[in-house]
Amino acid sequence: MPLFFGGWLNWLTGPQSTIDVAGPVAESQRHVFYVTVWVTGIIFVLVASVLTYATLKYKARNDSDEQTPTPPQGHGNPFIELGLIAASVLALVFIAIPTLRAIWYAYDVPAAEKTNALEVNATGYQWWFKFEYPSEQIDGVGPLTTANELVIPVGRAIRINLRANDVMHSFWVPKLAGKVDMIPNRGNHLWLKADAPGYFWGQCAEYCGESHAVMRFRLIALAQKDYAEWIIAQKAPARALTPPSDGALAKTQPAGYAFKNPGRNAPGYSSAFDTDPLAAWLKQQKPAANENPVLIAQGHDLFTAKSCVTCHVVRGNNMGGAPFAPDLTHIGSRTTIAAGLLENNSVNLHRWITRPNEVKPGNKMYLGINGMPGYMMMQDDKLVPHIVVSDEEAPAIVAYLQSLK
Ligand code: HEC
Ligand SMILES: [Cu+2]
Repeated sequence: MPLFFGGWLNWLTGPQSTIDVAGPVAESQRHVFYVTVWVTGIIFVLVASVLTYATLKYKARNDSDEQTPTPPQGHGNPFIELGLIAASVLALVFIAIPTLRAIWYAYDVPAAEKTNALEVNATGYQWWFKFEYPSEQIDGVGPLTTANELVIPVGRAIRINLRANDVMHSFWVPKLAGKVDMIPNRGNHLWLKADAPGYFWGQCAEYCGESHAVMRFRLIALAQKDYAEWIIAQKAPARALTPPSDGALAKTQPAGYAFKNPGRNAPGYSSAFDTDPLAAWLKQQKPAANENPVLIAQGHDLFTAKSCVTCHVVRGNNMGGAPFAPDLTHIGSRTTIAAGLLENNSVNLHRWITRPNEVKPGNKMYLGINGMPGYMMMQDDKLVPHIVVSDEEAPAIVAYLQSLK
């Protein structure tokens, strides 16, 4: 359908390109962009040529030209006036037809694809995204729930119901579909489809407070078989490794990595991750070969002791949890943390759970949510520390989180 430019502009790539598209909805929107660029481009060339011609032809060349009488004026000529009005209307109609067609197309899944469509609920929170799969119910729990990485099967229409929990957000995966607002107490929706397996960047596109710019997410489109495997793995409760004997637990365990705070402006991604994120994602689904069950068990205990469970659900492994924080049941299988801000690796997990506010200013894990204290809490109108995770404690929690595949 890119009638007008063929593939000429496809060099405008990058993870959030709206030109290098990967699905039919974004493609129809790109088409509208091209039509508009052509129409306005032609108008620009026409007006600029007439202006240039008039400027060159009528400019004063020497002093005596200043005395030349004004040439005849076309102002008020009915043919020119009507002609310009007709041309403008025509240009607008020319743009309006594909625009309206694209708006209707993007509004909902086409009738022919409805029966095969997958429905997903997406909810915006300050500053992360929750995803629910109503068709994937877990006994005694409810729909399968994940956060910040939306996994879909390729070739199927996905209808996404958009909600917001606190303030307005906006759901946008530039390569797959245009943005639609997520509004509290109002149901919006959009649909999209991925043509081929891929790893896509998403972004909140409506200013929603302090960490709006880093409220991102990922969309992973998988071949049918990989998707089916992912669903089975995600519906399972959290992995529980064989608990080691008490004696082993008492011993201090090596972390398996050295932590040195890279600082608040350190990049969140390694170049290896950037070159082939889909391969990185697939690799991330499997437990690491060098898992340390003793360290993991220590981490599990610390996770409970530090009251992480007041906000986070780890299904089957820790109880509790509020719906206002990302579900961590399978956090180890995700490629990013803190809503797509950081690559999910040991150092970044360590940074996040020891210094969340350094990484993402004002986040609710640090400040607390709806009266539940976070790393800080209110006391006599002052914020005082509540949860402290030291650099010595962090490696065990990191190992535990990474084991949650
Ligand atoms: C006050 C509630 C609260 C407490 C307590 C809390 N968290 Fe969080 N946590 C959050 C929220 C909210 C986010 C999402 C933050 C964001 O991205 O803006 C989050 C994000 C995370 C993430 C990243 C999840 C993702 O999908 O990106 C991890 C990992 C995490 N928390 C671990 C912990 C650990 C470990 C503890 C205990 C030491 C803890 N949290 C305590 C609320 C909480
Ligand atoms: Cu937002």
